[in-house]
Amino acid sequence: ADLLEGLSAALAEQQLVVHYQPVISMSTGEVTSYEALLRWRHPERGLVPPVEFIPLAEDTGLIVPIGAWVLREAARQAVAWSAAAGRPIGMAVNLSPRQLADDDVVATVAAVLDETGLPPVQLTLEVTESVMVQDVDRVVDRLRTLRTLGVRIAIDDFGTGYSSLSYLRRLPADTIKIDRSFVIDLAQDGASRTLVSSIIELARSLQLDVVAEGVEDAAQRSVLQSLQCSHAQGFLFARPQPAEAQLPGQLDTA
Ligand code: G
Ligand code: G
Ligand code: MN
Ligand code: NA
Repeated sequence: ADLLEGLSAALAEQQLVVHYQPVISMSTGEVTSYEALLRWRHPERGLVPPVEFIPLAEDTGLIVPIGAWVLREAARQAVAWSAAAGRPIGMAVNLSPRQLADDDVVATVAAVLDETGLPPVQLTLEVTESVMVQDVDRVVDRLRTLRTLGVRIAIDDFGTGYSSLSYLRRLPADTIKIDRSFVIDLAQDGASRTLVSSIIELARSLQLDVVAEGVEDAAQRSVLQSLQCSHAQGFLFARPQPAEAQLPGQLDTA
């Protein structure tokens, strides 16, 4: 209850911050985009992890105004970084089931694109398979409508849902993000390697982009490279950090 009270004031009190983690092209080593990850600097508790407050924000509906704020911040940042880098830098923003169900979500995304001037193709909305626990037809319809704005859709945490393959057939998507639980023992475990290889193949045959998440060491990176995974994200390249800590497009991944 205490945390909840704090959360409803957090946005106005400017305690929320967006951190950014780069996504790397495996072929060039360049930063192609960033994922926006919300953080809460609680005045007494310090940094509260998203796993503690996002479910709360989700249950109370506070995620809707908070999410709109994240979207605006992240879009603005992508515009600034693209200008600084002299090339388009993408931005991925997580959308929770509650945000996707909100009837204003399409208008919110459209308004943010309009206000910030971010080219829609540079914005990716990440949804997990858990959005499918809602009315599937409505979710599919909503994602299609969002896509008509020109934004992209990524399926986050891919492979952890109960029925990833059947959802994949129905969800309008542009990108698959391979959950980090499959990446962890990639270099040691043949079964993980086979799974990741299959997901990459699947993405290729469906003409989807693929991002491996949670890449923490060079051995994982080299396996992913040998499997021709196009993009990767993880502590090996960079941790999520505030915007000021980033050097756009200049991450040394060699
Ligand atoms: O950054 P971290 O690994 O602690 O994030 C934990 C979870 O919180 C992830 O599942 C991530 O998708 C979610 N998350 C982080 N930022 C946002 C956000 O801005 N909106 C929503 N809906 N979820 C977020
Ligand atoms: O669920 P989602 O993919 O949106 O969550 C991303 C989360 O993964 C963030 O909280 C981020 O801090 C975390 N993360 C990103 N890279 C790594 C990594 O290399 N290792 C681990 N353990 N977590 C990571
Ligand atoms: Mn994500
Ligand atoms: Na994920």
